[in-house]
Amino acid sequence: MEKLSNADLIINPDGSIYHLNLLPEDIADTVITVGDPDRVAEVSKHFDHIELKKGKREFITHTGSVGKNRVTVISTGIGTDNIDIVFNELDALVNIDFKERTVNKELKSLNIIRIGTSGAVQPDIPMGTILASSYGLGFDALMHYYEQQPSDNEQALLNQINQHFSHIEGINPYLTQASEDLLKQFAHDLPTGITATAPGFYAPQGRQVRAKNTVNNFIGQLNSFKSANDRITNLEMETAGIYALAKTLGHKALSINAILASRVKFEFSSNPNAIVEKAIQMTLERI
Ligand code: R1P
Repeated sequence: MEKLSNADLIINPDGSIYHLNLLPEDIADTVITVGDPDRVAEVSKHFDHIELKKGKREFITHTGSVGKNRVTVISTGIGTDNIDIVFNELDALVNIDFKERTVNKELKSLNIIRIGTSGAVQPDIPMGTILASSYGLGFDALMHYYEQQPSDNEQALLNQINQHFSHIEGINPYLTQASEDLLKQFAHDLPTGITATAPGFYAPQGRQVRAKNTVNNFIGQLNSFKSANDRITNLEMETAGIYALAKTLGHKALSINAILASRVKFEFSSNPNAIVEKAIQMTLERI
């Protein structure tokens, strides 16, 4: 079997993976990802036992147990460029033999749940809502670098979305569906919708501060898309990359969004921590 080179797969002298600074035995099969490194402790404070705390850069990891289940929580930082690193390195930890530098014969599939914050783009989704992403719709470029095999369902919906955005130059989104198993386990009673993932926080999410935007009324263009069964409900910066890379690498993924802002009512929550805490508790109870 072909060996992965030292340049393709960088392993630190202590045997840990390059950015995450983790050994294969450090992660559980259930992984919660959060954007904010400070949110890792907000999740692990609910663990019955914490066995490990490690970190490097923005990638903080705690592994422990919730009841009988071993769980890892890891921070990704902001954006799909970081998702590229975290997901490839999580996959390497479970699917590559670090000594031989070869891909394992039997591949492992992780259950990966993002608990993140997000803004609603539909007026009937109030702040405080906990929403699960039925699809991730990426306006970033990450997946243009990976081979993808969209399902018929994903391709049909993406065709309609492309049609809707065809008048905006330079937009070439990608679309991936959530894990149906994880939707059933964690989100059977939650509102769902297509989550749009932006490659930035300001103009790429339709915010106008000082620099002038090229796309006119991006929020209006998101919320006016409708298909027979789906609409775009919210906007953030990681979900599309998480869904697409998880699918490419054979892992299950679900994104749970704590809605902190309404982008159509121009509101931001006065108590965002309480909404995030609700999302954390709800997710952990369902593991
Ligand atoms: C922007 O403020 C960040 O908040 C959202 C966005 O996706 C982006 O990462 O999620 P997190 O709170 O999970 O980081």
